[in-house]
Amino acid sequence: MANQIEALNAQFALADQLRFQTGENGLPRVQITNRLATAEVYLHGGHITAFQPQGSEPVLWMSPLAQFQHDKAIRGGVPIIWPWFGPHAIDKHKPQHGFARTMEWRVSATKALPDGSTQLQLQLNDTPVTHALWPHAFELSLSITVGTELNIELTSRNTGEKTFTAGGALHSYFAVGDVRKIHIDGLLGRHYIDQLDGNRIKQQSDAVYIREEVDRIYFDTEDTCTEGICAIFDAQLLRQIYIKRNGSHSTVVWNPWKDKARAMTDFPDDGYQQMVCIETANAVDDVRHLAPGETHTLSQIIGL
Ligand code: TA6
Repeated sequence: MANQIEALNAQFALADQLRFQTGENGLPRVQITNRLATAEVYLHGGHITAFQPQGSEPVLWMSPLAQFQHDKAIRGGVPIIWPWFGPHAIDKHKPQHGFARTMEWRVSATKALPDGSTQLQLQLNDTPVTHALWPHAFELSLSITVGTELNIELTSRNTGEKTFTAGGALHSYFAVGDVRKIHIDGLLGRHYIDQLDGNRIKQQSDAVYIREEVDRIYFDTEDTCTEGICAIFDAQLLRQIYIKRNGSHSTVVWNPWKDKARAMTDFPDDGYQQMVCIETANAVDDVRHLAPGETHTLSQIIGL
C-alpha cells in the first residue's frame, strides 16, 4: 500500500494542493486542499467523502459508522451509482445500485486550475468482474473539480460493439443541521414515483419537507421546468445548498428516517436527522442508450 501511495504521489501529487495518503482501513485517499475549499476522495468507488468550502461547515454528510471495505459502498459523501439505479431489473442477486461504487478506480490526471480550484480525474474500465455482472465494454470517467463549488462529471462511453443501456446517479448525502427544519425547492409541480407507497405517481404541490421516511424519484415531464436546480434551505445552519444538475431528467430524494436508519449497520440510529440525499440521476425511464462510441455525461455542481 505504501508503495502505491508513493507511486501515486510521484506521478500525480500537486504541490500544496493534492496528495495521496493511506485512508480508513488502508484504502488510498486523495486529500485536496486549496485556498477555496478542501475535499477527500477515495479511489474505492471513486467516492467523494468530504467537501468543505473555506470558512463553511462540511457540505456532505458522512456516516461515522461507514465501513471502508473492498466489497462495500462507503456510506455518505457521493456514491457513484452505475450502470443501474436501485435493484437490478432482472437479477435481484446483483448488487443494488450497480458496481461502480465498489470497484477500485484509477487516477488518470490531476490539475491545478487557473481559478485556484483543483481537478482530479478518475477512470474505470470493464473487467472480467464487471462482465460477469454486466456484459458490456465501457469506459467511465469521473472528473471532480474542487473550488468554491464542487463540480462532478460522470461520463460513460460505450467502447464495445453493441448498444447498451445504462442508468445511474450521483447519490449525494448532504449535511443539514436538523432535517426537520429544512425544505427543498426546485421540485414544485414535478411528478414523482413514491417508492414507499406502491410506486404510485404523485405530484409535488409544495416545497419538499422531511417529516418521515422519504424515498421519491422525481421525473421531468413536458410541462415541468427542467432548469435543473434544486436547493436545500437549512434553517438550523442558516444556509442554502444548491445543486445544479445536467444530463439528468430524474432526481431522487431520500431520507431513511428512524426505522431504516436503525436497520442499517453503517448508519447511526439518529443519523437521519443530519442528512438528506438529493441525487442527480438517470433512473427508471431516464436511462440512456449508448451506441458503440457514444458517450453520456451526468453532472452536478454543488455550492453554497
Ligand atoms: O436513495 C434512494 C435509494 O435507492 C433508497 O431506496 C435507499 O436504498 C438508498 O438508495 C440507499 O441505498 P444503499 O444501497 O446505498 O443502502
